[in-house]
Amino acid sequence: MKQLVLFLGLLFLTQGLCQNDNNKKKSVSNNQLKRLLILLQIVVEENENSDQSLIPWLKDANEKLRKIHENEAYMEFQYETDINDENAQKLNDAGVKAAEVIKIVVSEARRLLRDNPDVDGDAKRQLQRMALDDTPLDSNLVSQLQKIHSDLESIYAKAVIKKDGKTFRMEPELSQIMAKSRDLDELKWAWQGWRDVTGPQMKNLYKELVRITNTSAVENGYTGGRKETWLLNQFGSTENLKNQFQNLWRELKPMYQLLHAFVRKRLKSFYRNKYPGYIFPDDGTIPAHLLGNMWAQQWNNILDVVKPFPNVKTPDVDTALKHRYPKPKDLFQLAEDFYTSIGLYKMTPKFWNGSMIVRPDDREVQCHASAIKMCTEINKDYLETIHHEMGHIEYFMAYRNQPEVYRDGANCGFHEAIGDTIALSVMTRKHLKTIKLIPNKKSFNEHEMDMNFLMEEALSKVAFLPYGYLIDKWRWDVFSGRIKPEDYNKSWWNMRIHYQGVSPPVSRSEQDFDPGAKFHIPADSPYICYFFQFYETLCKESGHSGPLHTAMLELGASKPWPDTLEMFTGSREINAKSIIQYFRPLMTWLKNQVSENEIGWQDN
Ligand SMILES: *[C@@H]1O[C@H](CO)[C@@H](O)[C@H](O)[C@H]1NC(C)=O
Ligand SMILES: *[C@@H]1O[C@H](CO)[C@@H](O)[C@H](O)[C@H]1NC(C)=O
Ligand SMILES: CC(=O)N[C@H]1CO[C@H](CO)[C@@H](O)[C@@H]1O
Ligand SMILES: [Zn+2]
Repeated sequence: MKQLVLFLGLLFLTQGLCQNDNNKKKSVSNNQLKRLLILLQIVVEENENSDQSLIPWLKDANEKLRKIHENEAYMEFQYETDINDENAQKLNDAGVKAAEVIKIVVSEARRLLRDNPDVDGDAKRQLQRMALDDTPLDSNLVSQLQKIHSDLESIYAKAVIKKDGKTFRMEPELSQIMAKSRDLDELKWAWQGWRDVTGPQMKNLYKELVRITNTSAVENGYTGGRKETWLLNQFGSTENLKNQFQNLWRELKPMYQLLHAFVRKRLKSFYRNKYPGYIFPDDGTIPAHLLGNMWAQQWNNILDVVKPFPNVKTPDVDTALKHRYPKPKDLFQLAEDFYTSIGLYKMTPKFWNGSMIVRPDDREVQCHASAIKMCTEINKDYLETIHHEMGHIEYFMAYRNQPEVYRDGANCGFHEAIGDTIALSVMTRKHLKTIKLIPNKKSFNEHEMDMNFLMEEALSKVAFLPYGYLIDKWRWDVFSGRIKPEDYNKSWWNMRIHYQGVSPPVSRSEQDFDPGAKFHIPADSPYICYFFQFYETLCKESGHSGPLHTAMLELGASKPWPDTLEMFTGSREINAKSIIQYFRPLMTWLKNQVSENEIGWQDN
């Protein structure tokens, strides 16, 4: 199968056919050839060194794991799309049952590794992945942990603010207020209100979660505790990661600071005009409620305030979407069309029938978007989200023939970056013209429009970088015990100020637990994955085309991630080059808008 894909890849590459680029012929670049060679090596290597004697056992273990994962995923979907006690109980039971099976596979895998010190290659990689586990050894603790997980999730999912007999949920009411309101009181009310109804109720549960998971990681033989298993799960090793991320952030920081300085300048003058007495923080930070998003994680909603060329009209994509694609399903269709156009997979009938794509009104659901459930609204943000989430499904489908232990991204960042890479190609002005969401004519001010467009991208991608970094940085320190529960809030805001340069609009105390206001903390789900941004626009100079892309996805987690990364980007280390390159024209423009002494903030 792999050989076939490879052959097709070669065929397409030598023809230089790039379906996404008006079928324009291109010659094969050195880069493409290099990547193809790496791919060849990977495939050949795989067939050589598998230990035959272990194959039957591995096959059986993979099948067991597949079955329980499938059942657990199904129960989770049932719970998240119909949150009630009965479904919580079922999910809990499934978790306990899964833990029993996993425990057996894990201890067998550990025994096999001990008894066969010479095993290497693929069999070893499979065994090591199977042996990786930090489930508590005591089944009472397993169940207690399950309960903590579902309680945390349910606090987040059910949280609402009430005012004047009206109910405000995160989606869509509060997120719309944060996006659209320019009223200081209203913004502050929503910002504080959301934190009041989430964090404080979670704090003790979270403390327990950290304690139990850390202890059980140690019990399982990981001396580094939960931090070690957490990182092993996402990256397959803990080596050198901290430095890699630190270096990456160092490279990206100047770009972020420039954007921050410009945005602060515009916001300051905007709100001073509107509220003459309003005082902006004098430490150089931006109040976290003014950035168009509940977590100040992406700032694209304040484009109206910070647009480089305010007089150049931004095409109204939201209205065009509502007009041309009136049903949520239409947006999913649009995304599917794009994926199939670059040689990837169609969604299955089960996807179309079984997914939750709008919020049902007869039950509580988890609206936080995932691949097969979201509470879709017709707008550009959701169009991007849909491409992102469908990227996960494409990846799932691509590695479906791998053994169960490999059915995962090369590392968690790959999973997040696939859909984003696609979305980046979709959200270009050129493509938006093709799908008739913006008028298909050349305007006299292309440069200004490009700059505005790039700003919008920067507000969602560049602004996101420090946030994507700090959430897990905070958790690594919490797991390792460097941050104590009594300092949860203090350390959180230290990082928010240090990395993002944003500050709380009202004073916080240790009664608050502001990390809990963000889904991934109560959901206990990794975040650094979103920090990866490859910025390799499909079919541009980076030169990957459909089939090669597919081949990469098919590998799943079967190879160490630097191998797969090299195939995708030509480099073995995550680096910031392509994103910096992508935003260079905007950064050049921004440099002329702010002076040196306007850049940065205290504690930075
Ligand atoms: C669609 O889903 C419903 C329930 O989720 C199921 O009863 C039905 O058989 C499904 N239909 C198809 C065609 O898969
Ligand atoms: C987790 O376990 C490690 C290893 O024993 C320990 O150093 C660390 O302090 C623990 N973390 C917490 C939060 O207790
Ligand atoms: C930014 C902020 O409000 N931080 C507060 C967090 O809580 C500590 C107490 O632990 C306060 O001293 C900080 O002011
Ligand atoms: Zn995702």
